[in-house]
Amino acid sequence: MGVLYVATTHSHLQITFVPVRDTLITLQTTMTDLENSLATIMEVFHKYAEKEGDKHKLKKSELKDLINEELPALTGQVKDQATMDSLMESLDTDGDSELDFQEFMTFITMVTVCCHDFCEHHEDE
Ligand SMILES: [Ca+2]
Ligand SMILES: [Ca+2]
Repeated sequence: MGVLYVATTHSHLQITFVPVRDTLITLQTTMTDLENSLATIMEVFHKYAEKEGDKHKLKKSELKDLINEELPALTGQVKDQATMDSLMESLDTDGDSELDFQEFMTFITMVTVCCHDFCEHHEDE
């Protein structure tokens, strides 16, 4: 089993035969920056979520570690317990005191939008 690739470069017609296993490797290495970024977000979430308790959810201490270790330049170190409490409270929409991936993505969206607005504001000056 394999896949035939047909590509036209300038006036040459190029046909390459690639076995399926290599095709999968090619797909992984040709992911776009955006695709890689999304994969990284998922990896980071699971890396911290599986540390304690429910492996698919972030408890407050896991979220704190994630913020302090993975977002130090953007959010600064969160040492204040009250800040963590109110952050967790505002993100935890189903009230189980943990963040599932969807709730975590709300946080990532907030941070990304803040950074984007900040950068845009600075570009205008
Ligand atoms: Ca967990
Ligand atoms: Ca929750």
